[in-house]
Amino acid sequence: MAINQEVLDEMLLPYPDKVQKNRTKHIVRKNPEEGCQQIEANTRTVPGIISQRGCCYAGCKGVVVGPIKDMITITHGPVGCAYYSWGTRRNKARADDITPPEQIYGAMCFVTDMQEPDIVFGGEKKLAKMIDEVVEMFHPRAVNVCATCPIGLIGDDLGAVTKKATEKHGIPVLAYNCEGYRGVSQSAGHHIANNILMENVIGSGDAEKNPSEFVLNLLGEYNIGGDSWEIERILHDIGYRVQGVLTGDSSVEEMKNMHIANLNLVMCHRSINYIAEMMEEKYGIPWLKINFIGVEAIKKSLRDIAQVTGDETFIRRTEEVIAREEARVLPVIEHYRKICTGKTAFAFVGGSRSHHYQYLLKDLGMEVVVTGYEFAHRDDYEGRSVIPTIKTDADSKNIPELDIKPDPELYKEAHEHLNLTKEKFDEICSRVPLGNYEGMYPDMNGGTLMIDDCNHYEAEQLVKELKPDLFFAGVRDKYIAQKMGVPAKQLHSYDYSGPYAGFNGAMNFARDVANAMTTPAWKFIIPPWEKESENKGDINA
Ligand code: CFM
Repeated sequence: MAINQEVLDEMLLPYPDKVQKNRTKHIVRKNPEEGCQQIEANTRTVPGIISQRGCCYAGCKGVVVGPIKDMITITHGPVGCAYYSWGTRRNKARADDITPPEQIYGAMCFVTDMQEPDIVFGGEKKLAKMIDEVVEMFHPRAVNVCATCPIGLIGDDLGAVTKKATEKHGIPVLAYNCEGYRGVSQSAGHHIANNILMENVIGSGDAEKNPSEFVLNLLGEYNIGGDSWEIERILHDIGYRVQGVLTGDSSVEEMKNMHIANLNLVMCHRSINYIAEMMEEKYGIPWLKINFIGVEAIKKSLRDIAQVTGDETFIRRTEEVIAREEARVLPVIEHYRKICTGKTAFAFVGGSRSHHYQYLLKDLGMEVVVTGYEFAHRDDYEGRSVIPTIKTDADSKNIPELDIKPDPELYKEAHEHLNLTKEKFDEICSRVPLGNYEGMYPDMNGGTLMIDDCNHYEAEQLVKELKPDLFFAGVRDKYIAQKMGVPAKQLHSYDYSGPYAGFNGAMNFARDVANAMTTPAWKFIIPPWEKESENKGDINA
């Protein structure tokens, strides 16, 4: 669906001249004849505009270090910053052989609760006391201290406090100067967190490479709704060992030895590319951008990984796992695909997911007509396509044979239920791969819109004008669309669902999307502004 220039002009018209000039640079209407059109990204939001962005503290504490399950993360600041970054992202963790249940702290919230006297006289003593208390009570393997805006303004010396605490307690106590106002979005917080983890945690273990295994790290995957568990399931079935995930369901113990990997997989490039690059430089570990959202993207990613190993066994096992999984999930997805085909969507997420979900929605026959990132940089929009070639000494012959061949009997019922003939199934399986999945812009259709740091007003105008069948965004925007009768789904936390990654995830997503669009609830919604006359004079209406 191509979008008329008039719709855009009308949206920009009410802005003051200066703002109009600014916002125009952040909006691209794709014209395939122009080559790669440039978008302005990673610059300051116009003050006063209701942005979808978060802050530096959100990127550091909420995104990168918060999910590390066996570290206690203390928010040094007012209670509100800690409260609003507590639990809402749905990054899951569970106990395992390495981490016992009493050393998982994700359900708890730790904050120094800075009050007025602390702001006046400084909060260093309070922080030092709190570190002593948490170490005494919970015995964590390591502690993070994340600063919020007031800490930078009053000048507490986080580094000095944590250095003393490290010596006193004999465990790493790490300081992150991720005050909310640093940089222009949460992107700065990712960078700060990446640097500290790389300096203090990654590579500090003493594990040695086992030449008989091929070891992967999964970077930029945060286990939202169980995503990384589903990705790891697939990788294990092929025969890879996953050493560490940054940082979904991760532990310090695993992270310390991530330097022994053969290859780093990068799921979210935006939040973790710094570590991927530093590990390449320091340990010579190449990295590969992958995407486990949507069947076609997963297939391409698995084949790329197998190609990098250069090993026949992995290449064969990859095809076997793909065949087994497709036989199971494609009939179900096909069922929902019938409902989704031809529908349109908007997708606004932070710095990589809008693009990942472009794939899954394409798999479902839907078109993303307006999309964008909150805080991505230009390379996320434009894409980068590099496949490293390494020859390793991995001896994959040691991988035990699993029964991973598709079992026709097991899936017969599902196929029959959907009336799927063998020919039809083969046709679904052989759909042309979508090709390069490296950037948002290359995957857009001509005439569709790409908007950087889209704000509340612009989202509302575009929903009004273009009436998409589905609106994907975060919690701040989802209710604008729903009040207009357009179903909306959070692509950050997946509302209450997930996983959406991997083969099972693609099936879950198709079900949720089809359900959202077919529920009759949207027809019954009368937005509050249309009810206004009824409510006049009655404050409790
Ligand atoms: Fe990476 Fe993310 Fe994203 Fe991100 Fe985020 Fe997130 Fe996101 Mo919300 S790390 S850039 S800072 S994929 S929390 S898991 S969904 S905005 S698109």
